[in-house]
Amino acid sequence: MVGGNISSEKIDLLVYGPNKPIIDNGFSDQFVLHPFETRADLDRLSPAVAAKIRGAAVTYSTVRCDGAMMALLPKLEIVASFGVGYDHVDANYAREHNIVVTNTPDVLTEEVADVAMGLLIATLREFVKADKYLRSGLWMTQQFPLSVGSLRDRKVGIVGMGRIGQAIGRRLEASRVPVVYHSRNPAKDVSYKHYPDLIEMAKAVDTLVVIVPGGPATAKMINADVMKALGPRGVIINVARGSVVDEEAMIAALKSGTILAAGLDVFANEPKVPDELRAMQNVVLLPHIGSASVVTRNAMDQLVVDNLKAWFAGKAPLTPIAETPVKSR
Ligand code: NAP
Ligand code: 8YV
Repeated sequence: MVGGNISSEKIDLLVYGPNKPIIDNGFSDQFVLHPFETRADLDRLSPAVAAKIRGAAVTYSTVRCDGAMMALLPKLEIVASFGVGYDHVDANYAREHNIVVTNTPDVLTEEVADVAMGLLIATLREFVKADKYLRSGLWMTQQFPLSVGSLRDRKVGIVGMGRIGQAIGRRLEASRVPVVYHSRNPAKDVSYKHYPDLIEMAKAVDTLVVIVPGGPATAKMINADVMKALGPRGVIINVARGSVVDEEAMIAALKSGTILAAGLDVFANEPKVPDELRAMQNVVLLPHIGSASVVTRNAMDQLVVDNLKAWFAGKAPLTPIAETPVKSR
């Protein structure tokens, strides 16, 4: 794949998704930005403008960058997507149409690992219930009950041992918790035991921390069989994508005691969360905040800008996805 021509002409960029000051203000006068927040807005894009657009910033995963969207832009060369996960971008369509896609890896790794670790401890030690207990005044009359769960007697299986999986592993190791992992291939330079078979790993541990990409290859991989193998002490922490866990099966497993508890940052149909989950006491639920601090989100926005700037300066983009690799330019 080769990149944008260096030119003194104006470069038209689509900015698709919610407004972001770092993206809106991040380009020189050489660029002309065309902001469209939603798909309904995009339907009002005039053919004359569409014909000029060479790059797109996709500013949040709530807008889908599918084939139909990219087909609106005949001169599209690059899509710079916000977020490390890009299951909302049709990477195959992009590759087939010579469009390079970039994402925002690394700058969010430690932040998301912090959230995974926090969510695991909050789930096991029931922080949310304890907070509600104190606020209700009950502590004045009785002690908060001992938590059934603890990090002290656990063995964790990390599902996905990439950048974030390894950062979670480091935190668990520092907390003296034994770690093993599942991924399709053994991870380079990782010494934890690798399980090519997810069910075998679930049988060997009592806690799963899920941090694989979304999309068809991982859809509902954490299914009823995995939950059964995990067993009645089982805890699932999902910071990956809601699609990775069979949500209905998990609700049934939490209800029946097939597993003990879950901590979830992501859901199958965000921002809708099933009422049954919201009513449960043995779950901690977060509104997809893995990377959601000002400092980390700013770094992600900046990387979107820097990828587009590099491309239109005739350089290789900083972080192309595996499906649309760019040889040095
Ligand atoms: P990464 O470095 O690409 O790591 C992905 C890991 O998943 C690799 O170990 C990979 O190993 C494994 N994997 C991929 N497909 C698999 C499959 N079908 N079965 C089993 N394992 C598979 O990605 P990352 O930077 O760690 O990010 C991981 C994901 O976390 C993102 O794609 C995103 O969906 C999610 N995320 C969520 C939040 C949040 O706010 N909650 C924030 C950031 C990221 P193999 O290829 O060897 O299988
Ligand atoms: C994003 C995420 O904030 O990077 C990812 O994959 O899940 C989050 O960091 C989210 O996708 C919104 O675009």
